[in-house]
Amino acid sequence: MQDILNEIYDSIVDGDAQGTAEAVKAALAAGVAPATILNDAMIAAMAEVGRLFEVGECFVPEMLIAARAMKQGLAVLKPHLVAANVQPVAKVVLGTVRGDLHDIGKGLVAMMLEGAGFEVIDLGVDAGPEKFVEAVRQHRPAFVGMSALLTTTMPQMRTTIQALEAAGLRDSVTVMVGGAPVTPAFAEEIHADLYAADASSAARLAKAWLNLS
Ligand code: B1M
Repeated sequence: MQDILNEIYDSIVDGDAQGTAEAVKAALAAGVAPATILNDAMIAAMAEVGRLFEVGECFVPEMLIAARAMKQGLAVLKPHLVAANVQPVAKVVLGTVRGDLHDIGKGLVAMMLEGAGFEVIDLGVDAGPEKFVEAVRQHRPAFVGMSALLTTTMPQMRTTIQALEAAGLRDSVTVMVGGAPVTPAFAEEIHADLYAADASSAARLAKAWLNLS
């Protein structure tokens, strides 16, 4: 069993989407539990990709390619996870704030969070405060994640937090913010709970917040 799990792990780290899908199919056919495939091979591989990114041994393109392999594997695994009733770690409502159309970084954050076992409800780009509020009401997530790439759209993060407060939902969620112009000082100023500099630390911090390793 360890051989096939290693194969999945290596395929994801190497960004081999086809190889990942085939190895996941082989593991399922061999009777390996879906949760074991997810936790011991797939999430572990994405954690390794995140570590390599943080120490500067892999870069955004490699991370995107690994995330694509992860997605391919997840597509094969998902029906089996549902059948086995494997629950996500937690839900995250994620979006690029109003007026901002940049979604590459947000997409990476979504992929790393999914890679870490979170269910991501992606609101896309140009997501206004009312869209975040509605999504929080509907999905009851543990986290709200906001991305902004423009200095002119950063204030929308504050507006969205205020909208969550006005809706009485602020205390039900942990708010994480990020994006190239966003700083820890800005996050503190707008009363966000977490600031992450990159996609990998976003996933790591979210897990740490829930006391998961
Ligand atoms: Co735009 N753009 N852009 N752009 N664009 C920037 C951001 C800019 C810095 C370029 C520049 O002038 N040097 C500049 C912003 C200046 C500023 O405000 N300080 C800029 C501008 C001005 C504009 C327009 C206004 C240009 C114009 O039309 N005059 C316009 C605005 C449109 C709008 O949004 N309303 C515009 C448009 C575009 C395109 C549509 C052409 C395109 C976006 C395509 C797309 O996303 N689908 C685009 C692009 C590609 C860029 C650059 C070149 C690259 C952004 C990117 O994808 N980076 C960018 C210049 C640059 O950054 N060097 C630029 C790669 C990505 C992986 O990194 O998004 O930082 P990033 O995400 C990181 C972290 O920030 C973090 O994790 C990610 C991965 O590690 N992170 C989070 C992100 N979100 C997070 C959330 C978290 C945690 C971490 O928690 C929830």
